[in-house]
Amino acid sequence: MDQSNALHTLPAQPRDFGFFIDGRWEEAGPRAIFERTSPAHDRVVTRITRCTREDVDRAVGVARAAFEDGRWSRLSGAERAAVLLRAAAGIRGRLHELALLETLETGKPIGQSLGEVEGGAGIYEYAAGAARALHGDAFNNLGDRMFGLVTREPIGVVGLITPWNFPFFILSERVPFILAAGCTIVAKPSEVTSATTLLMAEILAEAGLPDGVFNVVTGSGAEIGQALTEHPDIDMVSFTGSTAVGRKALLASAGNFKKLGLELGGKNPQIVFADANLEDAADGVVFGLCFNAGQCCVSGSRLVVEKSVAAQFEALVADRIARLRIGDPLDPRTQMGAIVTEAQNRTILGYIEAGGREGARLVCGGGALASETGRYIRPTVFGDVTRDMTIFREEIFGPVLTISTFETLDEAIEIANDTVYGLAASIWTTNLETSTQAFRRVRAGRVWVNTTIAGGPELPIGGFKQSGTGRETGIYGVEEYTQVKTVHIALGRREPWVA
Ligand code: TXE
Repeated sequence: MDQSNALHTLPAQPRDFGFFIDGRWEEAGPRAIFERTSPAHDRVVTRITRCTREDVDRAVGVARAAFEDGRWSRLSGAERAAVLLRAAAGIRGRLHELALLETLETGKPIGQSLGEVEGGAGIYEYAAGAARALHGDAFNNLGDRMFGLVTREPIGVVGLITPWNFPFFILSERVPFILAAGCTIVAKPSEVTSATTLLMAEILAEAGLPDGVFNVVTGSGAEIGQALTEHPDIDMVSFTGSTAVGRKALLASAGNFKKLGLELGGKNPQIVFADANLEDAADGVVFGLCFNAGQCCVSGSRLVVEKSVAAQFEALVADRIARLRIGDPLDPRTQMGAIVTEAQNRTILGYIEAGGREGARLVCGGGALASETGRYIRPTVFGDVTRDMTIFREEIFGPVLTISTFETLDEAIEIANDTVYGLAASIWTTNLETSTQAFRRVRAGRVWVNTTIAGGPELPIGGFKQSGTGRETGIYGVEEYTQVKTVHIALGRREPWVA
């Protein structure tokens, strides 16, 4: 048995968290407390403070002061990089503590949490390099009398609102880039998964991040999230979550025309051509469906498969689903864990019912998986899905796959693009011409060829259409949190305007 298993057990007592402002923990004091119950064990595992609007104002004020006095924004890239590298080491040093909290609050398998926390550390290491690589442009082609410069400056105070599906990983896809750019942050995690964001504040402080540069306020989206998107002293909000709330954030940001980065929902196609390696493709499709129990913005929830192999492929997918290990996320062998909240569980079950009601053919799954504690859903596949069905059109955010068939590449692309979303797409084929045609024509910000949900921080992520605006990670992910300044430098004596 892996020795670390001993570190991954259900704690006897819930862990209490205050919130984090100006480099220090703040106690909940008289504020209300939100008790988070483990989705897999029905046991309270963390107790999180419900901050007030006054706490938000204080956090924003502190972040503003920290930005303006240059304690971080005016450091060199090398100095920022040193802090980010120490933060990466700090994450690795607390790997098991972070992973356990992540699993207890989200219900995701412990093996997956460990991978996400380690992956997060790697993103800080990448972003440390990006802090030093960030640069502007020079224009030496303006003639003898003019020289031009384009510089990049940190945008200012960033409000960071994150969801519950990948609390630590999504945070890690943003925080080191925002810091690399020289900005300060007020973060608000999802109320049901706040613990690892709070621990990250401590890790950053211990890594030498100056006080006030990274602050965390906790509480509900309607109150604390809304206060951040409306706040007149925040220069940019990075929001990851549902398209509906993204729209609210857009409206709220109009008050001071703050810049908004949005990463929203998806209804991502898995396009499988008959010439694909069907075994590999079936494995990839099942992974894309069941990873994080389908609660994944880039989940491959629509299978678009060539008609000549559709029956064979459907059987391959169902066979693999039957062999999945679903259950207690603290068991290191588990591949698919619990559903995050009762509300999300009801939503997914409601979509499964709608699939049956609207006439789709149930291939496998079809409802809840019985368990002594917690809530689990059997991965569910529907065949004979038409494009007007709710399950084809709406983001389900659970392990539910629709199957559509096509006969030509044109038809495959038309089905794939028949959605208001454009976050991700996967293409499975061994033909270079087919894959190139398909990835050029599919309308999505992120395309995988012969794989799915893969990649590292070098490549940017973000959506087309109603899946969002802006890009995170890669050098684009640092530039996103900067603004461009143009400098015109005149050389020589001025040509008089006034005679
Ligand atoms: O998301 P919300 P929820 C989708 C998915 C899921 C649905 C609902 O379909 O079923 O959204 O999940 C904060 N102003 N996705 O309700 O509400 C909230 O506190 C500012 C897709 O959890 O969008 C949390 O921190 N902020 C998605 C964050 O927004 C507000 C990931 C996201 O919560 C706010 C998660 C407001 N008025 C859910 N209201 C993806 N594609 O990655 C809430 N929040």
